[in-house]
This record gives sequence, structure tokens and C-alpha cells, in this order.
Amino acid sequence: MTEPVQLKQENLHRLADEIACPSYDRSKVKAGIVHIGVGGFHRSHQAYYTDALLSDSDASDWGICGVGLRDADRKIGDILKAQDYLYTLIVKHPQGTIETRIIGSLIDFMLACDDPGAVIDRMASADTKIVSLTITEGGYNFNPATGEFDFENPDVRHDLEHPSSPKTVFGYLTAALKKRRALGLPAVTVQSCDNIQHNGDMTRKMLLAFAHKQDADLARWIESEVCFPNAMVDRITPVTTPEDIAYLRSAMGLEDQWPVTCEPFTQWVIEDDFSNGRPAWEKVGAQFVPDVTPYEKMKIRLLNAGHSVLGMLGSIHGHKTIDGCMADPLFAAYVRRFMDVEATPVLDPVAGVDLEAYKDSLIERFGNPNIKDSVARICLESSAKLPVFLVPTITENLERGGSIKFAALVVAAWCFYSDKGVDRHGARLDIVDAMKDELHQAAKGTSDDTLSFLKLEPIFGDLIGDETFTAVYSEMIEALYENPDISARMKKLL
Ligand code: CS2
Repeated sequence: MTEPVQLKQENLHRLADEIACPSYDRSKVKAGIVHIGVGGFHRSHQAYYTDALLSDSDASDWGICGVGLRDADRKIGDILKAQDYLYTLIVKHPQGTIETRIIGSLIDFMLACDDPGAVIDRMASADTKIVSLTITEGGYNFNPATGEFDFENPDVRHDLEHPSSPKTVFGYLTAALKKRRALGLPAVTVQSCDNIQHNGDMTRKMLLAFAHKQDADLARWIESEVCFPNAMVDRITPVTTPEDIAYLRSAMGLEDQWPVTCEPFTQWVIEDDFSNGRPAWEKVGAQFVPDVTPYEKMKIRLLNAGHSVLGMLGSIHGHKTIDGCMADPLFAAYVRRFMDVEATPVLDPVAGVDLEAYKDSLIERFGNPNIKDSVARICLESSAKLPVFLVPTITENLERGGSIKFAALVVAAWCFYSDKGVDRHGARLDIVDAMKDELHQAAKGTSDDTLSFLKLEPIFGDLIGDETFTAVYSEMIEALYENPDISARMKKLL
């Protein structure tokens, strides 16, 4: 067998014909975008759109310099560097077709913790027009119950004391914007690509709170000069597995240390609100709209919440993947009922979108048997996700006297999951959550006080004070602790 070809710029001409490669001259591409958080989602989404656009000769100012803030990002940085910042996107269709494409839009990577000053300089350079972010729901550092910036975070305290060697995204943005202002350069756009409702407004609010504490005058400048477009982002991107790497090696003769797998569907709806120019992403499928609110709400409350419903219930039931859940008719029916009966009634109409067709497409996407998105990925950092994806649907239904039972069972399942950490067969669940200990402590109290878990105020707000909710929830907790087979309870609710 011939040796696989190492992914590198000089080897692109040696790759198998079915692998699509960048058709543009990457040496001419400048990094107009500095992106913080080079995970799988950035690489299947924004970097993918940008790669598609770079084939357009007018777009060469819009390459991407990736940034990792923490030491944990060293591995991706080293791999990308060794591959000339190239990586493979493996797009898996439900019927089995696989498209393989080399993405060339990333042209550099910087590990901020090794040299914070260099990253600040890069963000403050005249070439940089946009600083974009995928820092996860938890990265925005807000208290979900109050919506306010959390100044108690030790890294934030560090950044306020050490403005030239920050650790958080807020410290970096503030330092870079300060420098731009001092140099007389125009501001950059700060563009969030995370699943937070009003992600741009949220970024703006959090950054202003931080900057204000550091330098009130600078905060006023940021307020008037920096645009923070809201956006809805969508493409299901499971965690890369060793099988993905082995597939490229054996089927394509390609050695890529960290490819990305994703579904064929992709969507990006963006408010056209940029401080300093932008790529013409609309040429490659992104939609620019005046107000993204209804799109992001629809996506977060149906897709992300739907994922959480399947992920949480599926985890304690012993399902391993989202498509595995969907192959179980009970789970497929349950998630659709949740969408129809609880999520949809509190959505706003979305111009030009047929919600029924949108939900049908979600059901199909969740069922894609080739994506194998693990329930463990979906349950990762639930404490940052559920307050954004699910709790508002419960609260809004309580206000209008709507149904809450499908979502309440997910909260009860989350309590059980955090308390016991096993599925119904007794197999350990790998719980990864910044609030893991608090979740466990609160859930552990359930045996003495049925409502103990709901005392986590930053997550549940005042749900504990709502008698309609607590009545339904307590009954579910009692049933679940008596018989952890969640399917019995799910059947009852349908
Ligand atoms: C998922 C998202 O993390 C999650 O819980 O729901 O990562 C989801 O796959 C993406 O938002 C799809 O666009």
C-alpha cells in the first residue's frame, strides 16, 4: 500500500481527484478576520463559507487568523501549523454520500497564552477588520438569571489587574480596541458565532461592562464605534473521531491529524451591521437580514433545545448518539411533541419560513445515521446551554398557561443525571460541565428535598417559586427516582 499523502500546501496537487481543493492562491490571502475559538464548528461553518468565497478574486483580504486563548488549544494550533493551516471537511449525507473538501481560509494560528501581546497587536493591526468568536455559550460570562456580567470570575479579575496580559476574550478585545483607538485606526467588528439569543447584543453588553470597569472613556468609544452584528449559525458538527482520521487515510490516501465532519445542511443569517467592511458571504449562501431575532430564536428553541431533549433523556436511557435516539420511535415522537406543543407556541413568526417544514427538516437532520453526534457532546456544558435553549421556553409557557411537561421531564432527567452520573444500566456517564460540582451537590439534595436541584438560581431563575412548575416537576422526580427507566415516563406523557 502506498503511504498516505500528508496534508500540506505543497502536496495538494497529489491528492485524489475526488478531494476538492482551494482553487485560489493562498499566498495572496491576508487575514482580515481574527477568529477566537478554532473548534470543529468554526471550521465547518464560518471558515467553510470564507473558503468558498476566497475563490472570488475580490475576497483575498478576508482570510482568517485563528486564535486559541488557552493551553488546551495548543494541540489544534500545532496540527494546523504542521498542515499549513489546511484541514479536511468531510460532509456526510444521510444516504451515505461523502464529500471531501480541503479548506484553505485559515492562514495562520496564534496561541494567545504563549504571547498575549502578539495577539493584541494582531487584533489591533490595520489589516484586521473583524474579530469573530466561537467561545461557546459559557464563554460570555453572564449570569443567566440576571443577564449581567460576572465580575467574580477569577480570570476576569486577573484581566482587570493585568490589562496587557489578559486571559479572557473581554480582556483581549478591550486591550486591542484601546490600541486601535490610540493608533487612530478604525474599530473592528466583533462578530459572535455562538448559539446565544441576540449573540451580538450579548457580546456588546458583556464587553461594555468589562471595558467600563477598566476605562470608562474607552467604553464610550467602543459603544459608538464597534458594531456587534447578531447572527444565527447552524451546522451540526460532531466531535472528530479516530475513525474520521482513519477514513481519510484508508479511503482517500490522505493524512490529516484533525479533520472535521459535518452534515450537508448549513445556514448563517447575519445582521448587516459591520464597523469596518465585511466579506460578501451572501455570494456563498449566507443571508443578510435587518433583524435576525426570529431566526435565532427559532433555531435555538427548536434545534438546540431539541438536541438537549434528546441528549439528556437519551443519556440516562443509554442511547449513545442523536441518530440512535431518533431510531427509537419513542424518542423521535417525544422530541417532535416537545417542538410542537411547547417550543412552537412561544416562537415569533419568521418571515418566509414554514415552521412545520423547518421542524420536519430538523427531524431528518437529527436522524442522519452518518453523523453519529454523541449525546455526550450535546450534554457537554449543559449549565451554559439549558438556561439559553430550554428554560426560557418553560418560563414563557408558564406565563401563558401553556404546556411545560415535556421540558420539565428534561430538567428532572438532568437532576438525575447530575446526581447519579449513570444511565439506567448503571454505565458511567462522562459529565463535563464547568458547574459539575454545584450541579452534583444540588442534585444530591433531592432525596431530602424534591426541589433541591431547582435552587440553582443562576440556571433556573425563580422556577422554584412557580407552583405549576414545581407540582409537575416533583411528581416527575419522584417517579424517576423510583424507576429510572425514563421511557416509561416519556410514554405516559405522549
Ligand atoms: C448542539 C449544537 O451543542 C449543542 O448542544 O445543539 O452544537 C448544535 O449541533 C449546533 O448549534 C448546530 O448548529
